Amino acid sequence: MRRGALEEKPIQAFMQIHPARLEFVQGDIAQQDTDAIVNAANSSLLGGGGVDGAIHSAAGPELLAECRTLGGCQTGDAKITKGYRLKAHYVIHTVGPIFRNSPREAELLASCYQRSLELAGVHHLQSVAFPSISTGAYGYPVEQAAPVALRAVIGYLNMHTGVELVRFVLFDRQTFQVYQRAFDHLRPS
Ligand code: AR6
Repeated sequence: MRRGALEEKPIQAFMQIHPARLEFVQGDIAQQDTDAIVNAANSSLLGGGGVDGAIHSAAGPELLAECRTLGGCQTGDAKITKGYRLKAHYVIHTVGPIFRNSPREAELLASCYQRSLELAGVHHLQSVAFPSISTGAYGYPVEQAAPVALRAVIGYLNMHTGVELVRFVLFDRQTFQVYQRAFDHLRPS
């Protein structure tokens, strides 16, 4: 794997799900060399901070120009663009729920992962990197979001072929550890 501008920890955990592989790494989503990276966007798709800011800044202004043509995106849905100056050839933009502790939020968060993987499948992409959607500005507690994210991805990979690698790219040590604990909890012994 190529190295990004930020120092990236080696892959510290993985799980084989039939032909597919699920990886966890602490690093910067914008530097990933997977076929697609997933953006934790807002419904305007016109940029923001966090993951969104890092991806737009690394991709260059052409990304925003293409996003302007998409007509936004609903919470729980996803849209795809080219990756422009990124290592990844595509960006899948998804809109996570803003956390208000309502029952529908887990369903919407799971839908972000499912719809992103469905788009990857339709475009015959083999590898996809995800950030921890909704757990920054949108306030979803990472301890609650991680098992929802993992179940959605594992559920998809169990039912579909095509996507062969899903990588969770967690920005900080604490988020990484929460995902690792959730992963250990779900992993069959
Ligand atoms: N690489 C990987 N993870 C990152 C990076 C990065 N470069 N930067 C932040 N994180 P957030 P959200 C982590 O706020 O909660 C934007 O303004 C971060 O620490 O990016 O879905 C959009 O335009 C956290 O764990 O996404 C929306 O308005 C996680 O990624 C809104 O924020 C998600 O944080 C979306 O909020």
